[in-house]
Amino acid sequence: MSRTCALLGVPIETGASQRGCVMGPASLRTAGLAEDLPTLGWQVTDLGDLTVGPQAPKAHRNPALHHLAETSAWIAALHRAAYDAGKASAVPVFMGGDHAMAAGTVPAMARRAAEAGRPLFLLWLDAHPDLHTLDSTESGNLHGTPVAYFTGQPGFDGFPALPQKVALENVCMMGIRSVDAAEKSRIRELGITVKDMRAIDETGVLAPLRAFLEKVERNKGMLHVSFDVDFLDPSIAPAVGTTVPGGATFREAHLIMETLCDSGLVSSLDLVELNPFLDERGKTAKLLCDLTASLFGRRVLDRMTRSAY
Ligand code: B3U
Ligand code: MN
Ligand code: MN
Repeated sequence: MSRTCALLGVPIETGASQRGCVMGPASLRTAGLAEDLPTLGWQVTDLGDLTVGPQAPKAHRNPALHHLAETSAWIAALHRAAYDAGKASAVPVFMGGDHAMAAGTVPAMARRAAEAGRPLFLLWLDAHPDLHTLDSTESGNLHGTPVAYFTGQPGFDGFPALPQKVALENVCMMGIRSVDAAEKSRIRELGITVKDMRAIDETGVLAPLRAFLEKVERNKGMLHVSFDVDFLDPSIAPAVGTTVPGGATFREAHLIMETLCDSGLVSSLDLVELNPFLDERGKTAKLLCDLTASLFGRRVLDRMTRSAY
């Protein structure tokens, strides 16, 4: 069980602003995710793709909401499927799919941690805090809501009941650089740890990451990493619907993954918002596979033998 990894495809795109994330899992497979990890000593099982059938529309007082019924059905399905993937392997990897899927994967991992008598910690790597409620979102795109949902904020009637919440003090966000007004006041009210791009420019990525990992270690926590493609700079990762300039560099991103690997604390991973329709010759999908390989133990000296870049 110790070096086992289960891949679960989650082709949800109903939470995103534009279509294409449905192809995310296929693109990650084509880029070689399942082949890379065994070379690093991991036993990989591909669980295939989760499916959700058509849903009858659900009404809501916020008329801006898009695809509430379908997205809610994906979340409910993930509460079971992600939990099962966490039973089947030491480190499940959830291949998205848009970020609304974190409303399914994160509570499932929190439940898994609670059953092991451990708290779940969350590293949120994203340009956005995704802290809207169903009432505060103006775009109506539900990928902007998962963090408010799984930290137990009110305003989520219309989403499935939350199986297990994540404590606010266990959340660390890095890379944030696009925040709506309602999210800004929520960050302040709730006191969430947000290492925005200014903080990263001032200290580099390592100091805040190490401080967070020490906290996870001290509390004997499990650690879920939720990786949104738009955490990265659009120049290296164009395949995302919501590009925001000034993202993490290739070197910062690999350093984060290598440091996470060294910690030995990561117990699950989301790879989200990959939109292959917007990619350039598979560049973003390949980068995500390489970053995942760094998280699973590939070292710089191994990487130098490859000529992909
Ligand atoms: N906060 C904006 C933009 C956004 C959030 N997450 C993504 N984009 N990917 C919204 O629509 O809620
Ligand atoms: Mn996101
Ligand atoms: Mn984002």
